[in-house]
Amino acid sequence: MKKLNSQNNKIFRPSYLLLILLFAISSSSWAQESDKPGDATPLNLIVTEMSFQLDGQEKNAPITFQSGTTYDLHIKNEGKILHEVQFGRDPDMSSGLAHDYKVLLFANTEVVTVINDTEIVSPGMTEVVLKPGQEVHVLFTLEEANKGEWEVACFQPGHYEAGMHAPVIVN
Ligand SMILES: [Cu+2]
Repeated sequence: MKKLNSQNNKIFRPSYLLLILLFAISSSSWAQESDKPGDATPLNLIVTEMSFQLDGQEKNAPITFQSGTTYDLHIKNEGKILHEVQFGRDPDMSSGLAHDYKVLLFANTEVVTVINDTEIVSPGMTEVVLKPGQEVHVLFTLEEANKGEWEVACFQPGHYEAGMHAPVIVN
């Protein structure tokens, strides 16, 4: 019995946290655009060796986001090895191999990550790491200040150099 209760708590706590956060940021563009995550624009992003591919596009083709629009980005690792998904610009090459972006696209953005129906609110998402077959939903709204040219990449050692990156444009 006790075990069941503690599982219930784990499931419900993140949702409750989300409600509190929505209330707290009710003046932000995210709350104005969309009352609930269900209103978000869905996009499917397939991650594999060594590419990112949006539904209906070529591998590593540019990905465009509209500022002010709330997206539900469904990311799935269809590859055979672990991959990372990081949005940013200016990869740090100081150690020889590319290692994380110096500037992160979501540095000042509230991001909701949904894994197996559990919502995790993470201000300034750095990256998601996906084992083979794993999938997540990432919900976010970018602002006018985010407009410009960005990139999405995997920083598992050698993957960036093997071509695992794609341009990202925020309009
Ligand atoms: Cu990778």
